[in-house]
Amino acid sequence: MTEPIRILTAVPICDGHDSAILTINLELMRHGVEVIYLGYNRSARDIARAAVQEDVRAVGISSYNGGHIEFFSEVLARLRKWNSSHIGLFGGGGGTITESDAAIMQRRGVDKIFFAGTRFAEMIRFVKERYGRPGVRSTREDIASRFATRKAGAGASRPALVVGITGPGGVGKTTLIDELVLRLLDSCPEQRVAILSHDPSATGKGALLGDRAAMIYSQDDRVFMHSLASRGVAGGLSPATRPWLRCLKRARFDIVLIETVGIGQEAMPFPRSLVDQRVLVMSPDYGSRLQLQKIVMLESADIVVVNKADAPGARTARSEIEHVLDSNARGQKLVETTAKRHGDAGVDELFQTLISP
Ligand code: B12
Repeated sequence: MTEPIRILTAVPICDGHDSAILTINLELMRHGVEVIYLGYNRSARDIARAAVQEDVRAVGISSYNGGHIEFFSEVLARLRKWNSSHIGLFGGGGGTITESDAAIMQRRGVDKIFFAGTRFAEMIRFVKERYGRPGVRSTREDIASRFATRKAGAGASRPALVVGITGPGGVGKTTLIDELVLRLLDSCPEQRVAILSHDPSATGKGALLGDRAAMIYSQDDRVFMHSLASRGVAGGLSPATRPWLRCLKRARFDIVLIETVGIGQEAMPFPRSLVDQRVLVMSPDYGSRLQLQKIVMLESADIVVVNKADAPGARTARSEIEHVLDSNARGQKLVETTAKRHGDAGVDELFQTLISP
């Protein structure tokens, strides 16, 4: 089967006009494109790094607050620096980008600028025609190794610690991962972390891979993040998860965090052969105790995190989950976190538990 076109989209730094790009993301997705959305207020450096890590065919930028000639040029320069001039660049921005600006931008290497009033069908046609066929193919090894480089002699050669993180959609897995990454960057200055993040998609269909938009600290040269669409595979992972994991281990990342698609009452998506630690993230609003008994993953997780510990019902949730874990008698750990709170003691505890089990 042909690989879907992968496109990274973003809004530049100091710009919060995301309404147009959010609609364009959905249109691209509906037409079979895998869209990795980086969010708004993003620097040229973050955009280029993400484009390389995500192995996209092109970057689409929506720019309204001016400075677009310099900004688009900077993205192109940063792509060149990462040896990735094969990644295309296109965009738009209502009436802010004039025709003469667009002409300068195109002379500098931007593929196309779309003006106010352009129909979505025209943009989709352009994307399919221009980026439909794979150009230069980088191997997974080639991409990952660029971000795993360490100084000679630095760091240990012990195998990567692989942590699988799963749980229902909306419980705050991505925010939790971002906070764990912050702690790793702060406390282990030589270490590098990789994140494999999954979102759902049907076979042969497009996908909106949006976890990067919620990441703040993970936009760092010591962090490698790759978004994967499930492409019809049930259970929260993707056909490409294992090959990517093998490659990240070979590239000697210190920690690999694997975030699943948001899941419900299915069995644990992580076989023992895949990860060292299995973390189930829940929020206090799982429903009744009866619902809790149906969560099979409570049996197989090594660590259960109750996130949103500041939400109503958190104390009840803690004691109900504690009860289940006690009766499992497997020595499973329960940690309460409020990942959205900066410097949360629960996330500190989770981080320590993971790095020194
Ligand atoms: C909606 C809007 C807002 C909303 C934004 C909501 C949101 N979350 O996006 C709100 C009210 C919050 C807002 C705030 C501000 N805004 Co405003 N805003 C607009 C407005 C009216 C429409 C932009 C829009 O979304 N259009 C809808 C899209 C779908 O259509 P389009 O723009 O024509 O885009 C087409 C193509 O360009 C293409 N396209 C666009 N992007 C991309 C990307 C890709 C990849 C592709 C393929 C195609 C593509 O798709 C469209 C299809 O036809 C414009 C004026 C205008 N008419 O452009 C001002 C405008 C952009 N805003 C402006 C300003 C000044 C501001 C504020 C600074 C105001 C203030 N003082 O607070 C703030 C800044 C906010 C911030 N954090 O950045 C100025 C910018 C001036 C400049 N660059 O010099 C404008 C031009 C208004 C003006 N004339 O003064 N704004």
